[in-house]
Amino acid sequence: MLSPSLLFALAACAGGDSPTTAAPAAGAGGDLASIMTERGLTEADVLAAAKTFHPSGKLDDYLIFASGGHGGNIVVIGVPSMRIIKYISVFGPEPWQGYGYGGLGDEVVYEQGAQGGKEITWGDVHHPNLSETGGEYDGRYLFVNDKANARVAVVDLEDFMTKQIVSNPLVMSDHGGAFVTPNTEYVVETSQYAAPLGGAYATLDKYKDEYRGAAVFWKFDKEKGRIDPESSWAVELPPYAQDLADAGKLASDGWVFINSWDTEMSAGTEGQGKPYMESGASQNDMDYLHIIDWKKAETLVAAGKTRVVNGMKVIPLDVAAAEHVLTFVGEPKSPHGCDVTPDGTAVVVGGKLDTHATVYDPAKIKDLIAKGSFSGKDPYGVDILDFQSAIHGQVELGLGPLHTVYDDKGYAYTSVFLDSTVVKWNWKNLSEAPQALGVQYNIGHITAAEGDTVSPDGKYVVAMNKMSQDRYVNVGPLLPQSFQLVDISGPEMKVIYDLPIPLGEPHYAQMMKADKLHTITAYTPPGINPYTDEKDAGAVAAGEERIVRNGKKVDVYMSVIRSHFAPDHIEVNQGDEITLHLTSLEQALDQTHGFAVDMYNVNVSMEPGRYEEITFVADRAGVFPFYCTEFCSALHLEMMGYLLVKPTGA
Ligand code: CUK
Ligand code: CUA
Repeated sequence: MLSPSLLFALAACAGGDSPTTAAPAAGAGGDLASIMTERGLTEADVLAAAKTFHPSGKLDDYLIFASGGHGGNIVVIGVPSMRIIKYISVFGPEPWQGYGYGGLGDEVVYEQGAQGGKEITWGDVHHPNLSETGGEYDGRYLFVNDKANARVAVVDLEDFMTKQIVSNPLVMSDHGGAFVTPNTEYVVETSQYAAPLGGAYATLDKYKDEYRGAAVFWKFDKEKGRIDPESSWAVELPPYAQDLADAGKLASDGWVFINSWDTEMSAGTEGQGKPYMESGASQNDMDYLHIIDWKKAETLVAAGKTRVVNGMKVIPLDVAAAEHVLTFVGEPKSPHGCDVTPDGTAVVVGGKLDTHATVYDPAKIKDLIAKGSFSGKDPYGVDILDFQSAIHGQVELGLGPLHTVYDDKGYAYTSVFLDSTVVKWNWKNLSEAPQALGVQYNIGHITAAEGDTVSPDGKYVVAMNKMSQDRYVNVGPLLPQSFQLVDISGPEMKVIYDLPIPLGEPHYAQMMKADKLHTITAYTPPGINPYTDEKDAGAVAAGEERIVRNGKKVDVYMSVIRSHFAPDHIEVNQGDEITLHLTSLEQALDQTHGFAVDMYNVNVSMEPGRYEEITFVADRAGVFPFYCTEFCSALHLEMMGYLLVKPTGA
């Protein structure tokens, strides 16, 4: 094996800039120098490869949990190898995970996920957030929002499965979410496009009077691992197109900060020849950073100072304003990102139409509110703080600064969309010159190792790029999005890996130390229902398998183990309702089976020890093989059985 020093010596002697250097043809084997020559690799390329390459069997240090955008799912990626390890299906059916094809997950994806009585089978995932304890990722849960349908999902990181979807009863679309308070007391979801609360109707000329936003504080029960909608509440907001948001921590714990970009209250042309929203919402020099005192809001909820809208307790806008649960401070034109620093002493806001990042000082904000020192009121009676008195300062970063993450050395890393750069800057000492790194291209979000915790790790950031025009082989007009891993450990930032993301537009991601996970390898004892975490009453042990007929209802209690289903023969009459109760008796790592019934759109995944339940009406007569869909053993093809549906009248 080559020692690292020898490898780099070889790399150096290959001469990065002279691919024409005479060298023997590398062929299939070849030494490093000749391979570098043949492939035109520089020493920097070889170094990047050495920093990211994982020999077979070597595990990654970090995991990225990335939004899968309109794929409605989560992409789990190892760092630094940038290998995709898993997709977690959240808002849409997914065949391999058997999610939404007849099994227990149907209740989550179709029933819990319904909005206003409508079944919705996709989502636009924007911001995954990991659960926190004391401001640190605790490796237990993951929350994501669906911008398109105003929903929040809970993923359990013991088995990487979506366990709950809550549907926002107030707003039609969200954006500032799902982000958590430092002990995951709440999962916060804030609105984007204003609409009458609770799904009511009002024409656009009533925009100012009847359209509203809301910040929903979903109460999370850490023991149960579920959001408790009954204990959740909201704060009514003006129709200002709230954008990204973040929770305070340490010095600013108890506060939530939310951007907005339509204080003009433009609703587009309204069919009245008014300007399109892109122009209508870009008139004011300042929009409003919303400051919510959620601990005070809790006391108002407890005191009953709420009204109920579509089943949810809402602190009315006038009450929120009068009690300073809601306060505003100006923010430069059409801001986008809103990111609290690790120590909670600053909030960085990026301006899409401004070249600066603005650094707010929560201590000054708190002081101004406590002193009752305001510079004005908005049309809804919300007090506004003086901009200059509330900030630590501003830094010029380039065209279109969006989102900001942090390292362990006091630096901030901001994505700058129009310039296509990652800009590193000192958020305390604003006079230190920023440093820019070009990325390919048009970076949206950026994520950092342990970046949203009270103690980021440094080492890596990932640029989440919207465009990838010349980075990959052209695969037609719909190009993949592109992640670039950036090494931030040295004095200069360097791109060391490109990863195409071909299944949706990722927005945000979080990166967590992999050793924080406590994943299971099997459901133990066999027969655990993953949605209750308990052994299901329908589970069977070996020898207990049976078919129970009760009139037109047939219950099949079936076991699943290498390499057969028991029973493997089910005979019913056309029109019977069948419930299959499946128990995997496996406990060994990676011994997953599948179960599919041909022609009946039934398909579930049977991980070791898992219980599944499928109910369907046998309305089509005929002979339907059922079989295992995972190549589980040498006799996998033999792992099958027959469902015989006897025609009516036969
Ligand atoms: S985001 Cu949702 S529009 Cu910048 Cu968090 Cu991409
Ligand atoms: Cu079990 Cu294939």
